[in-house]
Amino acid sequence: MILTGAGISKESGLDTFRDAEGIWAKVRLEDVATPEAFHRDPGMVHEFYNARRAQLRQANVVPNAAHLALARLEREWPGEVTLITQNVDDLHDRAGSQSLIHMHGQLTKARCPTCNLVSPWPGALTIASQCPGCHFEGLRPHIVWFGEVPMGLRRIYTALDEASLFVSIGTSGSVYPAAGLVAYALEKGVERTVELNLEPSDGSRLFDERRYGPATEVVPAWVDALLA
Ligand code: BV8
Repeated sequence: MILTGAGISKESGLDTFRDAEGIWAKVRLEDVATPEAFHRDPGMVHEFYNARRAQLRQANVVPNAAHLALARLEREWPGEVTLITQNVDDLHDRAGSQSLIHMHGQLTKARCPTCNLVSPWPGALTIASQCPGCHFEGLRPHIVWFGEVPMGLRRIYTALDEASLFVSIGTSGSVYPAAGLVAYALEKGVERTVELNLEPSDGSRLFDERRYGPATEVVPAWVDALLA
C-alpha cells in the first residue's frame, strides 16, 4: 500500500498545501475547500479550482521520476501494489499507475450534485456548467472538501487489512482519515512501514524506515532497492 500527498507532485511544478509558499498560505481553506464555501460563493470556488486545473494542463507539468518509479514498481513487483493518493492532480494516472485510488477526488472531473454523474472536465467550470446527463445547471468539482467523506474508503481499508508493507510519500500527515491510515495498518499487523518525504511528517515515529530528501531522488532509489 502506497499513500501519496502533494509532496510527490512538487517537483512537477504543483504547489503543496502547507509548505511556506503552499496553497493554504495564499488562500483560506474555509473560503475554497468546504461545501459551505461552495454554497456561499460558488464562483470563487470555481475560480480556485479552474486555476489549478489550467496549471495542470501546462506543457511543463508532467509526471516526475517519483511518479514514474511508482508505476514501474506496480509493473515489476510480484505482489499487489495499491496506490492511494490524496492528490487531485492526474500525474499518477499519466505516469501509468493502474491500481490507483484518488481518495480526495480528481481535478480533471466534474460531478453533478443532482444525479451524481461524474464527467471528465479538463476545462473551466462555471456556475452555469450543465450536467451532460440530467442537464442540471450547477456542476461542482469532483473534489472531496473538508467535512466531506473521502472516496474509496471501503476499498482502502479492505486492502490495508491484507497489506504487508505501507509506504507514505510526500505527505505531511495532517489531514484525516488519510493521516490515520498508517496507524490502522499497524493495528492490522502490517509488517513494515516506510516514510519517504522531504522532512519528517507529523506521524514519522510510526515508520520503521524513513528516507528524507526530494521525491525525485528518494523514491526511485527506494524502488530500485526494493526491486533488487
Ligand atoms: C472527513 C481536496 C468525515 C481539496 C483535501 C480536527 C482533528 C482531526 C481531524 C479533523 C479536525 N477537524 C476536522 C477534521 C477532519 C478534516 C481534517 O483532517 N482537517 C485537518 C486540517 C485537521 N478532514 C476532513 O474533513 C476529511 N473528511 O473527515 O470526513 C469522515 C471521515 C471518515 C469517515 C466518515 C466521515 C476530508 C479531508 C479531505 C479534504 N480535501 N483536498 C483540494 O485539494 O483542493 S485535503 C488536502 O490536504 C489535499 O488533499 C492534500 O493532499 C491533503 C494533505 O496534504 P498533503 O498532501 O500532505 O500536503 P501538505 O502540503 O500538507 O504536505 C506536503 C508534504 O510534502 C510535506 O510533508 C513536505 O515536507 C513534503 N514535500 C514538499 N516538497 C517535497 C516533499 N516531499 C518530497 N519531495 C518534495 N520535493
